[in-house]
Amino acid sequence: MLDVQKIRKDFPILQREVNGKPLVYFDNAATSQTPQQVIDVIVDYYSNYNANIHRGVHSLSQEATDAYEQARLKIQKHFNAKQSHEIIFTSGTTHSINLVANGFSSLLKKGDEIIVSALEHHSNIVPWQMLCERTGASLKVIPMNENGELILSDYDALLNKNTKLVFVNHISNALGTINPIEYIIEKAHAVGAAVLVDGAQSCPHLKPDVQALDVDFYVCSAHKICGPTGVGMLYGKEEWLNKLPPYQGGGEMIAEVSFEKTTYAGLPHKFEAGTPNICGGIAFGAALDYMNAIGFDAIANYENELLDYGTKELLKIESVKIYGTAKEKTSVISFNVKNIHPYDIGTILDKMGIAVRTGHHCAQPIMDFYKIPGTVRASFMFYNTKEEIDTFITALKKAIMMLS
Ligand code: 7TS
Repeated sequence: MLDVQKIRKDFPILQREVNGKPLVYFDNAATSQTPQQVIDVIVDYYSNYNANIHRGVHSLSQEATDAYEQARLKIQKHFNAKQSHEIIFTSGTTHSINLVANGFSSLLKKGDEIIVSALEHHSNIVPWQMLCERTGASLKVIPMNENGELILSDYDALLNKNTKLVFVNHISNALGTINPIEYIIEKAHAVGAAVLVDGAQSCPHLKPDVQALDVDFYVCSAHKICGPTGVGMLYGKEEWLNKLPPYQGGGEMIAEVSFEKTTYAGLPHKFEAGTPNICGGIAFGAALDYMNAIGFDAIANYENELLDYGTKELLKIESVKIYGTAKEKTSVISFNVKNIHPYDIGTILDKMGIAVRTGHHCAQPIMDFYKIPGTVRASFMFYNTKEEIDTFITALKKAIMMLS
């Protein structure tokens, strides 16, 4: 059981008003809020031991290096990676995906095939299209059904000996569908393809075990998990990370440099050129500590209650249509109101202190599938409440009256 009222006190932003009304923050799939415990870690870093890492003999640099590497160990433990050097710090999910896509440029050739799903965020579509342009490989798509679930028999039919990579998100940001990644990974491995799972939307709600999944790459952003923006991670199996060439050249990623020849550092530094987001990495670790102290089972149970309650209450409004009704889904509700543009609903909700996202959610192919310009998306985290859902439903009814 979660003590939600106690948890809410950890989040200063949840105490503020917007447009004269208490903030109801339902845009968690875009970014989550930050608890005081993580804010304190950020303040402590800049107040007490701000220094560059991996290079100074002085005490501050060593303290910062220790804290940064400690954070890497926390991330390793959280995701159950076998080795800490399989965790690469990046600026976020988008950076992690581009790092892998860039690395595969030298491993693919014309005739090779890449599979993505119809449920992807643009950051899991565009880098692979760019990779196909560079290599001559072709992109295949696992289609979805009306409920927003992937059609697995079509996936099976797409797989063949030319399939080299499969990319799928663990949870869809636009619909909340939890994809059957265990099945997807097993089938891809059976034809010798590598799998990258985009965990941007799953990491706030569940705790992936990368070894149990046997996934080749897993990526996420700290800002979706109560951490800061501008930092994230790439998990890669050691054997894969060793096969990929470095993404960027610069300081810290080298073993020896001369004008004749440069040799690269080993993992993880080969992929971490330049001064990283040191404070962000440390705060990422603190965010995982915070969420683990609450517990992911308790988080998932409570968020499922919010999802069920929100869905039930929304469906009482006759003109509402929910998109994404998969059996397995997380606390994301995408919907439209008959004859009203999502943007208009979002604007009026904001006037009443309620933050939702409207638009295509960087998943235009999903909107094209449903033949709609976009949706209103309410996404819940463990610090939201049923009372907030009630406020949201009342405000939505008002908005519908005003716009009809
Ligand atoms: N993949 C998925 C599934 C996402 O939901 C997002 C961000 C990204 C990748 C990109 O993450 P970033 O941290 O690199 O930007 N999704 C959203 C969203 O749904 N609303 O705003 C950002």
